[in-house]
Amino acid sequence: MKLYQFSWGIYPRRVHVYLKEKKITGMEMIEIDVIGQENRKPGYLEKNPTGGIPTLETEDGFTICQSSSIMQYLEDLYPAPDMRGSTPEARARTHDQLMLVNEAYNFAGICTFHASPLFSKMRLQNDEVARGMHSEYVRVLGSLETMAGERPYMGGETPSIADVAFFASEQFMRDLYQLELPATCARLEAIYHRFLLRPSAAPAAYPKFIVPLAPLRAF
Ligand SMILES: N[C@@H](CCC(=O)N[C@@H](CS)C(=O)NCC(=O)O)C(=O)O
Repeated sequence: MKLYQFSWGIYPRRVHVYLKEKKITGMEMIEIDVIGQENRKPGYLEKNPTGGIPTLETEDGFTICQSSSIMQYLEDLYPAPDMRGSTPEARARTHDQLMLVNEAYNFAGICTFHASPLFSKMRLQNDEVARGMHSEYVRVLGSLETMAGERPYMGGETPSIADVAFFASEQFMRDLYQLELPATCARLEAIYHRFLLRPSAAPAAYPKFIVPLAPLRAF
């Protein structure tokens, strides 16, 4: 199988962390030049019409175009250790959490477009939109915080694919944009710090030119 990815991106990173957690090796890594917008050119768009990275391509040339679906597909192929849940109810709960993680960090991503100097020359930035997106991000995280329960991870004693998605997204927002979790999300904060101790959590190296420009300005 081939994974079209780049090393430091928020979404490909979910899959990198997941592969380490599962100890899956032998995947061919194909680096996509996201800065040069290779993912918006016909060759890549034929594989993934969304232009988003990552894409997983199976031996038969079938492509899977969303990081969440890639982890779910790999769970079917590599069931141990189980990172999705052993009953229909547990799997549904994991899916609920995964979708909430996606929702929360979509809002956070739009907030960064409007409040990070990194995007100031590429996009029209609007503080009101940044504030609105930030408050939606906080609202969805509040639901996730409730749903996270009292166990060490959202998935229970060990991380689930929802924990992986949460951790990779949170690490990216925190390290690059200096966007921290709201104080109301103590359980999520604890899950983040617990995950940080895992060998899969070693941070990605961000391109040097991005690091000083990324932190959010006041909005
Ligand atoms: N929902 C998609 C999002 C993929 C996505 O937006 N990836 C980012 C990189 S981390 C990307 O491709 N950005 C560049 C672009 O959209 O042109 C997923 O979960 O895989």
